[in-house]
Amino acid sequence: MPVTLNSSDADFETGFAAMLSAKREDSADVNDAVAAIIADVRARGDAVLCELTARFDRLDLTPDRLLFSQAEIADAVAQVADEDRAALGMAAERIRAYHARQVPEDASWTDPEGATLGWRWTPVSAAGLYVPGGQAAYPSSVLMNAIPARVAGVGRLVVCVPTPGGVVNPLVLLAAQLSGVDEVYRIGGAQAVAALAYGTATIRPVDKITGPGNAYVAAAKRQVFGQVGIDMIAGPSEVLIIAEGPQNPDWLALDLLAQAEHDADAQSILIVTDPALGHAVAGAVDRILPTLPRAAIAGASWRDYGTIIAVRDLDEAAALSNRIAPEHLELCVDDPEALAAKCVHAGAIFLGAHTPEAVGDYVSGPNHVLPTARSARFSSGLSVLDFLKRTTLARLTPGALAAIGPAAVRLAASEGLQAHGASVQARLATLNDRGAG
Ligand code: HSO
Ligand code: ZN
Repeated sequence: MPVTLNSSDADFETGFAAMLSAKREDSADVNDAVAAIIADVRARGDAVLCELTARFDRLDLTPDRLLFSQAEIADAVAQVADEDRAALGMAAERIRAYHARQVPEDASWTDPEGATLGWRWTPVSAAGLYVPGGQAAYPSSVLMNAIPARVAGVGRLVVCVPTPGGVVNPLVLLAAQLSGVDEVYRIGGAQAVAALAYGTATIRPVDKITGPGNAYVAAAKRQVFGQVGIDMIAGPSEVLIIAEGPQNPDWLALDLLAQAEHDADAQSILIVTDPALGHAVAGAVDRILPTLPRAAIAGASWRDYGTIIAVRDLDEAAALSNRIAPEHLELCVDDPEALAAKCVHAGAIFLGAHTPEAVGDYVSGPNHVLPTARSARFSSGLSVLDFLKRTTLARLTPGALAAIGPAAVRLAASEGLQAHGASVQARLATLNDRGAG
């Protein structure tokens, strides 16, 4: 049974706080094992990749077989049904068009003292995208990671995807092809992350690693951070739906279940202004759940973490939403724009009853790699900016140096940094000489 709460109840705050602080993921401590794998890859390179792929993926490789050949990719991609190809192509185009608008402008201006200042954006040279194997290999996630990198202008784009038993997912390879990925390697786990970060004889290192993965991949990303950049460590998925009646209870039930079927640790929350709508949706969930192929996963998520909250009004709903800071926020209300303006901590907002979250997973255009576990309070979903760096620029005229340099000399003295002050003073002195001469 999901938790049901009513904001008018005396003990509401206790129940709500318990829901907020519930730890949904008990991440196994795999740090030592991962550290050993990374050290081994650094020491012995490709040989370790082949050994671990044989052990974990039951696939015998030689270093020359780590990389998918163009012919292998073409063969796999040829198996994709035309309808799937068209759908993935449409998704890719829409994601590309959305992310193209994120490309930021460089800036340059000259201030009244004569200093010309600004900044310039440049892409990372190479990025590596981790794609989980088996059931969790989502072609849509390949698009969501690779396309922003390509739009940012990343020079070299690499994918690592494990292929347990040698089984490849043709849609993953098609997604990589549509996104303009340059190299695809059939390796996974911490060893793939290590290879991307440090390089081997076969795999040149990258500068940034993104993409979801299991506990080993997450730990490896944490451990190589600093050697390379990483995106974020994603937790289990979550959705919050705020609804005011009348609504179709089946639609809302399906939206809750769409999140729940990702993972037994996923969380689906419904906030309603009308308790009767909450009851109707709960009934619809119970009716639809057994019909799902992933009923066991969705059922566990709904049972352990599903929550229905009745509130007095939408202002109260917005305040609770801001405390939850959901990854996905669906607003099935009469004036979703007005409510969205009040919901300031959310990874992605879906406005109106005809914008199910699932459309955002695939084709609406915004990224589906989003901050989980309340991190939407301080972070954002994956974007073009994650593959860019900003370099600041400053050029001073002699006049500008004369105007602002003395303050630098003063501050250098106050910090006890003699050479700092002298480097500015030496220039000021020649200016004074010239001025005096
Ligand atoms: N809802 C997931 C993304 C996804 N859904 C991929 C289906 N495929 C996290 O935003
Ligand atoms: Zn999803």
